Amino acid sequence: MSFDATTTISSEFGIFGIPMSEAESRVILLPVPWEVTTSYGSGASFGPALIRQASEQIDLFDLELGKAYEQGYHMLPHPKEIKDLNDKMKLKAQELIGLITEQSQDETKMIKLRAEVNQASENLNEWVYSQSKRIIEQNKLLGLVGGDHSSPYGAIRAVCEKHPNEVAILHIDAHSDTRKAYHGFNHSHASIMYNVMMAPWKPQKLVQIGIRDFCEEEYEFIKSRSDIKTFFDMDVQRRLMGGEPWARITQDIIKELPDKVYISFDIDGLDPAYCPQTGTPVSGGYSPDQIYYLFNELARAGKKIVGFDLNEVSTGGVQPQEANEWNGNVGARILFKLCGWSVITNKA
Ligand SMILES: [Mn+2]
Repeated sequence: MSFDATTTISSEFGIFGIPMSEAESRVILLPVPWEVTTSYGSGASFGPALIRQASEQIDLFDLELGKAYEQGYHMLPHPKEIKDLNDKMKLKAQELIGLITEQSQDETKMIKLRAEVNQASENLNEWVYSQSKRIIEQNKLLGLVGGDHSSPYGAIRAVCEKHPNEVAILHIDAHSDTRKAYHGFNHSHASIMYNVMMAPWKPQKLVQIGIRDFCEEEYEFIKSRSDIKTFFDMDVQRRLMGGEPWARITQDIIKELPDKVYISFDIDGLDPAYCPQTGTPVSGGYSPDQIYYLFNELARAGKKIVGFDLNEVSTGGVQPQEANEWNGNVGARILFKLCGWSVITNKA
């Protein structure tokens, strides 16, 4: 099949090859091709297209998920208007980053560009919020597929408003994403968890794992908040090297969580061997198997996955058809597990 990132693939070739419509499906995946404020590697806006393409290779039969897929996973059509806005606004963001880097004195221009980018991010957040709300109100399970890590802000808001003060965000990421702003962008990928935890609808708790790249300001912010628990990767790796089993560490993570959990999964939380093209890779991190074990234990502990996102799966800047397919392959498998566990943990 020839492939165009903006093509709306018919339900006949739905995600994972599951031929079920939105109405028939339990899990609705919202694609958000957005990477306006990414500063380092680019290509995360192709994430949904890349994952969708790779998903066709996955066997639906899965030892731990059984036939959860029979309840239907449906990815909504690729939102071309969002991708177009992304492409337009990313140029403006790049221009601003360039001016900052060369220590430009053109304040007027920088203020204008920053305002335009911030406005576009707010519009995106509103769009994601209304789409997410629509999905949740139909009593369906929501999964957002980014995009960079700023994309799920509106989805997290919709889920938190639905379950006020009952949800914890389980945040898997190499980065803490608790910067106040980055390059003056209020809704940068590096600020998502700061913004979430400062919102009036904030979740009950933020539990972070994989974190191994953060600045001092972020560290101070984490420490200042009793509703944030961070399992720094250095501490976890030391425990593993000292001979502690991953099983015990996962229990410590689960103990921090209330019954309702929203999973925000930045693919760079994994070892970059599994996501070499992601925008800001950092050595260290987890294998997919460790994460699958954690998901399994979450379900066994009776936790309910009330929503999730998967973000920063990237082509590394090239078009999806030219991309290293390994990134989409791993991303699609992670997404399949997230869909399955969200169905299983929400069984009536
Ligand atoms: Mn992130």
